[in-house]
Amino acid sequence: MKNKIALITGITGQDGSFLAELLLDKGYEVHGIIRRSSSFNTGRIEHLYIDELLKDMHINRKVKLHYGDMTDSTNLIRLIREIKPDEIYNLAAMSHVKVSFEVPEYTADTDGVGTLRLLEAVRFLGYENRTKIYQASTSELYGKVVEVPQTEKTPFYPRSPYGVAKLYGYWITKNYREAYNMFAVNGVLFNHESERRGETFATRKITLAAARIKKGTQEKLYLGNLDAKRDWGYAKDYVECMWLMLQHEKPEDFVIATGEMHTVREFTTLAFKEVGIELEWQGEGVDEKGVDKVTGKVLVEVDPQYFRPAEVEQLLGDPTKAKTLLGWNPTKTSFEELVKIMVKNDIKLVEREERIRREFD
Ligand code: NDP
Ligand code: GDR
Repeated sequence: MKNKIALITGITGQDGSFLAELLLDKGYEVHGIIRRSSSFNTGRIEHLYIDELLKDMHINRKVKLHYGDMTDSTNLIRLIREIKPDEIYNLAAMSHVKVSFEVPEYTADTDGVGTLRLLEAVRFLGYENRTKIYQASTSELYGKVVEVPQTEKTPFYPRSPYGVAKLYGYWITKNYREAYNMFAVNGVLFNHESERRGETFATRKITLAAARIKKGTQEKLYLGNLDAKRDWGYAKDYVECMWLMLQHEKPEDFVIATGEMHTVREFTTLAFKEVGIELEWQGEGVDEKGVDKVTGKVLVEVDPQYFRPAEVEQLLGDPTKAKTLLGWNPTKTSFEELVKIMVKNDIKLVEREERIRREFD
């Protein structure tokens, strides 16, 4: 039987890199769209296309990379015509909620209209019946929460240009499914993190800081809203669900979450505990501080520059549908294990940084 062909937009991102590994493991021919950038942006997937690294890691297929952009429809049409994918995973996005307030129009173009360009490319080529499409939708659609926990039926109320752009992506995916009978589905994924998470997202910023503070290369961690609550899972477990959704007999939308919620403060406490520092929280609001119980040193402070013009206070997903229909296990990696994985990775990273610094000193 012919190997299946997958096209991943956003392959250089956190999820794209894990998904590419999963699909290669399953025997897929994997193609990815990368953007031209002035310096390398392929750090997360180097091991999937450089021959020596492939050999070292016993991987016997490599990904095929193509230049492209979600803002360029002719490029998308040409690539899809050349690749003829069985499955497209649309993960490309300007994915930072706070940054979307700074670049709202670009966010709408990439995350909203970009999704339309992709769906329309498939339709234009007459591939409606050959190509299945996964759309990376998000818990940010729920925004100002009207119901806890959130399910596939909970109404949306996005709170950022990112959330609003993704709302368009969600509905245009559903619309193309209903209008043209396409296998196009939304995975409404709640926050998922990993050792490959971008360094400006809350969790990775915290685990890196904990490691650097422990090793003495950073003094303090500055955070925004410590009371924000999120349903945090492990990215590697979540990409499996993306694949399962495209193997399901019917095109349907799914909520993917753990069903457990923690505050940013809790995540911080646990990350510091992992490096052997016990934090005590003192003060309130912008004056709240995380203090080292042993030395009395202030290690965490609130900096209002990290507050958002409109905040999503709490998100908690109900993964019952994915559990029942896809047989997916939402708690394969627990919250505690997730923090451990990230901190362990960042300790190693900081040690490597230190070695390099010493060599050049
Ligand atoms: P990342 O920010 O790590 O990756 C985003 C990817 O999109 C990168 O490969 C980036 O390329 C690419 N990209 C950005 N803009 C464009 C563009 N104009 N054209 C082509 N590619 C572009 O995100 P994640 O991996 O965390 O998330 C994957 C998807 O899932 C995103 O759509 C995100 O919005 C969504 N999502 C993520 C969740 C999470 O918790 N991680 C939860 C719910 C949804 P480059 O490397 O060049 O910047
Ligand atoms: P989020 O993730 O906005 O949920 O979007 P992020 O990690 O950026 O923020 C989570 C919560 O932490 C609070 N916070 C801070 N956030 C950042 N980035 N930096 C800080 O210093 C900080 N301090 C507190 C935030 O206010 C927020 O409440 C992520 C992205 O991956 C989206 O693409 C995805 O759709 C959603 O998750 C689900």
